[in-house]
Amino acid sequence: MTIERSLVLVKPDGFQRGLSGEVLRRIEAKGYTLVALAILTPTVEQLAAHYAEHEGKPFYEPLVEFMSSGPVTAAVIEGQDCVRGFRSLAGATNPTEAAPGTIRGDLGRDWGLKVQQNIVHGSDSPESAAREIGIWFPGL
Ligand code: RTP
Ligand code: MG
Repeated sequence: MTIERSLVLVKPDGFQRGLSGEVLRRIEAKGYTLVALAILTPTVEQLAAHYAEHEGKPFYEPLVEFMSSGPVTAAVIEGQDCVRGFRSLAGATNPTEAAPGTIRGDLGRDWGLKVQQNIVHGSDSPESAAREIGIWFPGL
């Protein structure tokens, strides 16, 4: 059994639509624990660190612009295999393709923009989670 932590963001589209509570409800209903919670508007510097792997890709600039456009809800969650588990709750990156029952499948759609406005972010590995938690919750 592996107890992990993951970094979750309710992105500006989800925050603006009032979906932070719904996302946190699903996380808690799954049995994961909330370890840290914050509301903040990301800085370009934080986003450059967070999305370093995507620098140079066509969606990078629109992604940073979108993510810095307003408040997000940032959370550290904890639980058995919660990195994979939360990505399973979130669903596929493109909300149109995300399965019903997932956050993106139930609540998102393709808005036809330059970047997928897909409600949530979840770390893609325990190593990414540790790196990302350091960006959003330094000292945790
Ligand atoms: P996330 O990092 O947000 O949990 O999502 P992910 O792993 O499913 O997606 P990733 O490939 O890491 O991409 C990061 C975010 O960039 C936006 N994106 N838009 N072609 C597009 O329109 C496109 N591709 C990626 C999404 O917001 C995605 O979540
Ligand atoms: Mg990712």
